[in-house]
Amino acid sequence: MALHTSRSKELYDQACKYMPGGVNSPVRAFRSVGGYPLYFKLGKGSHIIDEDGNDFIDYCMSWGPLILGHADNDVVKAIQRVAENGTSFGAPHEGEISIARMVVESFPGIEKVRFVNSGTEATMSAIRLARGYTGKSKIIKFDGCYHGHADHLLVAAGSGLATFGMPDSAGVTRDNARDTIVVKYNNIDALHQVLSNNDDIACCIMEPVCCNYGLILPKKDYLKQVSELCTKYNVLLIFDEVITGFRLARGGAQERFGVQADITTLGKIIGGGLPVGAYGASSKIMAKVAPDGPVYQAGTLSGNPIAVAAGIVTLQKLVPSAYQKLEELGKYFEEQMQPIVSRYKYKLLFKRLASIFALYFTNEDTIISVDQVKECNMQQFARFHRLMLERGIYLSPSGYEVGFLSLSHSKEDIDKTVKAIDESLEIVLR
Ligand code: KE4
Repeated sequence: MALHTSRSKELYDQACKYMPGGVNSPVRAFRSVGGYPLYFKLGKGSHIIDEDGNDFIDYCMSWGPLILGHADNDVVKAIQRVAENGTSFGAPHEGEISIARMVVESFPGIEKVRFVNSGTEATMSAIRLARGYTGKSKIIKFDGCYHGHADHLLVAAGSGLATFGMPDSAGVTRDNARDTIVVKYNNIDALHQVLSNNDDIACCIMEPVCCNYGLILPKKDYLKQVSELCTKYNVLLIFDEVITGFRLARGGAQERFGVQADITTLGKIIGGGLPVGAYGASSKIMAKVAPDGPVYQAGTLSGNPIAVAAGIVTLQKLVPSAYQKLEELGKYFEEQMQPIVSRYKYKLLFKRLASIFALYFTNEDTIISVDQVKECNMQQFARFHRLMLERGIYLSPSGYEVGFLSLSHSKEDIDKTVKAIDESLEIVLR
């Protein structure tokens, strides 16, 4: 059942002449699953078709933005309609007010919001805002949580429960990293120890649900405890909801877990597949952002009409029944996976939260820490990924990434996917 991908190979060889690794973002290069990336020419609903004509059910979904599915008719029409009147004015336009209002109405902790062009810009700006608002310098991040590629966030976790950041990329200097402390996720004592021993901490930034190291859910009350400690030690809590915002619920993880952040970062879904990020907080905190306040942040195409139009249509379609449908589909997926998970207990774990899922090749019976994910067998994942491609299923090309359901996925898609998983595991784990 080999896959014919000669056209992708030709394109990849050409791409490597002009772009590092032939890609514009490293994880797309298939380095952790082997082989070369597939080149896609068409996406519609839950399907994507590559340049060799192979048709896949897609669960990468552009890494999260496409909660409606590929090329949603209404999103495409909105982009076309707006583009005919101009793609960017570099000046205010009415659409910005509409989408800003939608964000403010969805997140009680957000009274004002600033739009930027990526999740990285959102988290970078949120940290600068936290430092500007508190006058303090250090930041806490959590191992396994990814917040984009700003220098002070490309910082490695040490082996201890809490370590002062070591650069996690060439080009990030020790000075860039020295104000970043990395704390074990899901370990409240580790956070307490750092907060009680440092009085120069501006903020904690975290993914409320860790979605960049598999799918790691917060332990019961963990988020509440983090929030209480931040309040006690006068440290701002930043929830990076670039993935979870408008996905876990209309109000993201904050709505789902009932814990409110001081600053929230958003991205992906709010752009409907176009480049958008955002950060928001109370009016008091946001009053520090230029031009109202001294914290500078800017962007040529921030809030541009096209991305805003795609975001508005996407958020308009995310009504309560949409989340019900996503939950039903996710539950169905989990139910269909049950016999497989039981058969491969202590060899495979399947984790789902709302429309996000992850598969781990592990002998654990639950995953609550990054260290456990580090022990997962990524060679087996790579083999599994290839076998799934051969069966018409496109999973995110990395064992550390999660999968996404969309409103376009059907029960038939799930049935085909579970069959492919069953067949593939038969080979990988027999
Ligand atoms: P971008 O700068 O890639 O728009 O967003 C950075 C970011 C911030 N916060 C979270 C929680 C994120 O997950 C991300 C980006 N996510 C990755 C994959 N999980 C994007 C894929 C890629 O890097 O190509």
